[in-house]
Amino acid sequence: MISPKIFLSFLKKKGFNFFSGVPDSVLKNFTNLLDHDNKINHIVSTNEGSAISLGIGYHLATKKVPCIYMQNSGLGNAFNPLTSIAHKKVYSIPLLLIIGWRGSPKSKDEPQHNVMGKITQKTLKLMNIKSAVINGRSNFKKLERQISNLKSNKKTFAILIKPNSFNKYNLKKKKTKKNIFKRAEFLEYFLTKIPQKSKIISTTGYSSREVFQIKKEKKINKGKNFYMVGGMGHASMVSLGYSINRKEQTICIDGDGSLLMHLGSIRTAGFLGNKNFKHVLLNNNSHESVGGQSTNAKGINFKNLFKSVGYKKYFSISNINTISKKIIKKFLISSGPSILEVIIDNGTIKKLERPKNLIKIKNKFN
Ligand SMILES: Cc1ncc(C[n+]2csc(CCOP(=O)(O)OP(=O)(O)O)c2C)c(N)n1
Repeated sequence: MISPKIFLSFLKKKGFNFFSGVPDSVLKNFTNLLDHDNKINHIVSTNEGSAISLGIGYHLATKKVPCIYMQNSGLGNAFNPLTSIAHKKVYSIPLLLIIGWRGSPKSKDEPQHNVMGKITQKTLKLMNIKSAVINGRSNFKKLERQISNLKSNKKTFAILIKPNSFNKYNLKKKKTKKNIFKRAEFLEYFLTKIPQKSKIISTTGYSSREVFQIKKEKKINKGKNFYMVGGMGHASMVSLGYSINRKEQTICIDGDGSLLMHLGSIRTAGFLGNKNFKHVLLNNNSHESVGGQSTNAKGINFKNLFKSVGYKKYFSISNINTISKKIIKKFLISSGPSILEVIIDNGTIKKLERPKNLIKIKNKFN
């Protein structure tokens, strides 16, 4: 096991004081610690490519090496700046990557992690990036050598961390408010009100898992579902692609972390979405499902944002009282593209399941 505190102090001693990345459940005990250390600079980025690019900018400004963390599923987002800017044969900008390795060979993980898990090392190799698995303090010597190589050769190096490698480090829980409005409370009501023939496409994170569980437990059979168990940030475009080719009401259930990851998509949806395109944003200002890190969604005026990219209607609720129920009704009968921002608090269902039989889900969707 790795102590997050010892690992961070090791990296600090090696001169790393700039950290950026996208949260990941494997790394959460380490990355949550970053926010509590005022001697380092830590930026939670909206996607892994942006985190790499922030690191490149940091290096240009300081000549120092940034540390960029991500889940291996985010390597796709990182691929472009890694190969087109940072690569040894382009600008030769060194980065230290810390990668949470979901779906590593021989481990049991969810279907959406298994493909990337098996090709993670190969993908890094293709980019000419050396990597090593770190699972305890005994590996630090080896790491020390790699870090000095990385600095002298100006070549990116990746640390791979398998699930359950870090000891616990929890974010201090914020004081809970009295009238907490949770995702499940909204979904339980909303899913019973949608038109019978709706198609629901929900994002990765807790949204898909809660929709799946609530429909099963409450025996709700309205609408058909496509659960985006991976492809974070792409639910709105899958929904748009579906909706412009079909007549059914298409409802995208998004999260704030997911929406911000590929924010540009909302312009495409606002520009091209038909009246059957409905977008729900479950805004808890956090990456709740991977440790609760802030997304900084709180300061955004989503009404102005969505209106300016072409959405016809914006609605917002933060509870499920009589007025909110009327707003939900208006949203569902509105002529899209329209958006319902649901301001929720953190908190999920106990023993939350995961959609598993993905091919069956896809076949049933039509
Ligand atoms: C490309 C990519 N990067 C990172 C992750 C890890 N990840 C899974 S869910 C999630 C947070 C999603 O945040 P949000 O959409 O706000 O939903 P919530 O967690 O609050 O349910 C992250 C970062 C991922 N699955 N894919």
